[in-house]
Parts: sequence; C-alpha cells; structure tokens
Amino acid sequence: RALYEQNFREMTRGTGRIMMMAADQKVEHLNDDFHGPGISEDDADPEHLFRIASRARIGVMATQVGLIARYGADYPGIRYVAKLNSKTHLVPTKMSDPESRQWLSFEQLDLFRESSSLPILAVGYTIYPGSRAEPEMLREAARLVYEAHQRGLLAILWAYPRGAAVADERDPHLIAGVAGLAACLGADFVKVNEPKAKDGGNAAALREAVLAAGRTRLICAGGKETSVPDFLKRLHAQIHEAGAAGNATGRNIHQRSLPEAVAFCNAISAITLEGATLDEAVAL
Ligand code: FBP
Repeated sequence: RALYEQNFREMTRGTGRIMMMAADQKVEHLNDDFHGPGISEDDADPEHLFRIASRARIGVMATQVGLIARYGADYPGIRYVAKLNSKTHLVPTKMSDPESRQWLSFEQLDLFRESSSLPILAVGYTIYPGSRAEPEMLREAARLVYEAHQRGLLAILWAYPRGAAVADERDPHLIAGVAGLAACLGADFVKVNEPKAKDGGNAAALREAVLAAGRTRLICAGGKETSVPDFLKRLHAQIHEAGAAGNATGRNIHQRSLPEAVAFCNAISAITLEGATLDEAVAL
C-alpha cells in the first residue's frame, strides 16, 4: 500500500491528476504519426519521444517496454507507464473486431524493472468493449489490474468502444459506459476518447463519463494535431468543467519540433498540475 501511494504521488506529482505523454503510437499507428506533411522532421527518430519527456515538465510517459529498454538508461528522470498491450491499425477495425493482447507477463516485467532500475510506476492496457474479442481482453485487463496492485503499481486502462457492434465510438453515453466498465475492472485511471459534443458542449458530454467512472479517475486522449490555444482551451474545460483528472496526449506533442514540443508539454502541465489559468498556459 505504501509503495502504491508513493507511486500515485509521484505519477500525479502530488496533485491527483496526471499529465501523461502517450508514446505508444509507433505500434498503434506505425509510421503514420511520425513522417509526412505537417509533421516535424524531429519526429522521425524514436528518441524524439525521450528527448521531449526528459526536458519537459511531464508527469509520466506511456510506451512499450521495448522502447524503454532501448533508450531509458540514457534519459534518467523520466517516469514510465509500461504499455503492456498494443496492436497495429493494419486490419480495419469495423471488419475485424479488434483484439489487443498482453505482450509481457508480470514476471517478465518484474525482471526488467529489477535489472534496469527504471522508474516504471504504472502499467497500461487497452480494452475494446464491443469487439468480439471483448471477453478475453476484459479477463486480461482484470488480471493486469490485480497484478499491478499486488506490486504497488498503478493501472491505467485505455477504454475504446470499437468493433462491428459499435455504431458510434464517440457516443457520450457509450463512452460513459466504458468508463464505468473500467471502474469495475479496478483501474486507477481510465483513458477515453473525447466524446462528441451534446447539448451544453464538449464538457457536458464528458461529464457523464467522469461521473460514471466514480473513483476511477478519467482522462482524455489528445487526438490529431490541433492549434495550441484550441488544445489548451479544450483541456482546461475537460478539467475544470467536466472534472477530468488530467490528460493523455500523444500526437499533439511529438509531431512538433523539440523546442515546440517541450513548450507545449509545459503548457499542458501548467493547466493539469500547476493550476495555471488558460491565458497563463497559452503564454508559455
Ligand atoms: P493521441 O493523443 O495521439 O490521440 O494518442 C492517444 C492514443 O490513445 C494513443 O495512446 C494510442 O496509441 C492511440 O491514441 C490510439 O489511437 P486509435 O484511436 O487510432 O486506436
């Protein structure tokens, strides 16, 4: 329990909220997010992710153990969420009913943590409620949360309704449903895609999910690259109007050049962890 509380404090920097840099896309989206029009050339190299995370005021970086093993020793100071499952986007999901399975066992993760001494504070896992593969992923997720807590680690579930049975992945009511599901799996944090706006706007749509998650803290994925002021405005409303417990941002950070990405992370952290106003954060 003491270790769990220490990890919680470190991950949230004592605020109860997280600023999570999502860096698992090299599997999820292959090279699409790292090369092409509008994407900084810096992003071509996987090390870009580590350069940003080591220089910016982030909370934690979520990525696969393989990348942590390759680069982690050269970037002391970064705290990690080990993303234990991932899949590529090659099979179109509507046809396929997505399935994403755990890559490493907890015993293997324990050995890696011991031998590397890198600060892995939490584990992450994506579930796709609505997929035909749902039963196996829910079982794996429940066990992962249990195993994480046994070790004093936190557990973060990415909960994305997806598959042939899902008509609208961004339906606010459905997103609230999967947030509640993550609570039943025992997750400390649940990461959802931002729901479609309903009467009352984006924050009102997200509020249903925050309430459904209860004591499981809810955060939103960042989505495709957007302008800095628009992103920060949305984030501010997610936290201060809807009651979200932070953010999980990937492409919006790493698709920028190193100095821009660092400044952007610091602005996100200012809102998420440091109580900055929207204007103060935009000025960073
Ligand atoms: P972004 O901030 O780039 O949207 O990343 C959030 C994220 O959940 C990643 O952690 C994950 O790799 C990806 O989005 C999954 O995207 P998709 O919805 O295409 O499966």
